[in-house]
Amino acid sequence: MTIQTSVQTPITQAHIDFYRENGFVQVDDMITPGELAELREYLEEAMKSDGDRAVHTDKQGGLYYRVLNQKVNVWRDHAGMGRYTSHPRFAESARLLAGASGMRLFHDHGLWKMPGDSKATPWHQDTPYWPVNEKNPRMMSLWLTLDDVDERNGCMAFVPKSNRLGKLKGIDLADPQNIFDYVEGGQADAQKPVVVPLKAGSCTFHDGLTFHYAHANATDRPRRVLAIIYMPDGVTYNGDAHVVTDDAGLEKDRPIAGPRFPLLARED
Ligand SMILES: O=C(O)CCC(=O)C(=O)O
Repeated sequence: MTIQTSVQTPITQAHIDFYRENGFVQVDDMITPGELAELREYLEEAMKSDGDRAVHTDKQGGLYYRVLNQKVNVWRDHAGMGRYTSHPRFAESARLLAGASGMRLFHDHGLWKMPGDSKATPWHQDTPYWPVNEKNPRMMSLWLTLDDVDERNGCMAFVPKSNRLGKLKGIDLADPQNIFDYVEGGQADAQKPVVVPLKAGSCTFHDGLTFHYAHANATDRPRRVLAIIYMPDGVTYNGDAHVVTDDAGLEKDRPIAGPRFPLLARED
């Protein structure tokens, strides 16, 4: 049975228990077939658009581009993407899983793995890249796939409970270090990674501290994903440079808030 709040979500108590135990969870059919068709159209447009607010992190031919063709904050250039990125169903799902009283948007990104010369996304945590003071901010990502994914075209894998190892070092995704070298006593090796194939329109949520990986895309078509990063209301800015917080008028050591970081879900 799904959890009853004023916003309808597919989240059950089993999802919440699994997420809190393991640091990630799979949620099937997050969007309807009609929404999937619309979202594919919008994200295709947003990835190709010349809008000047979203940030394309690398050009075709670049080392990073082989790992990810990534565009950050597509919601700021495309009204349709704005509607999906701020969707109450997604944000309320994230809030329920995290057990937060309110959930803000940190950013969205189109994450495409291009065919041809594709590289895996190496094992990493997300939290070390984010300019926040909290060591365990309980920030999280929704990773919503617009294509069926498995090991041939870039599905994700997670190390269960690895979020309990705390914040380690940021990995260079284009020239990666081995994150397992940073784990004292090799605890993470004891837990086998779980590979998560998904149907288009389904998603995973993962905690920013959970080790995750995505396979290379060995097919001849892009793997298209919309990822949305949420933060519990009250997470504070540490003043470090970051493409999403630079020029956003934030004050060091104060909660991240304001129009670029809208509150998308709150407890009834
Ligand atoms: O899509 C990928 O290849 C990796 C995604 C990822 O690392 C993330 O969403 O945090």
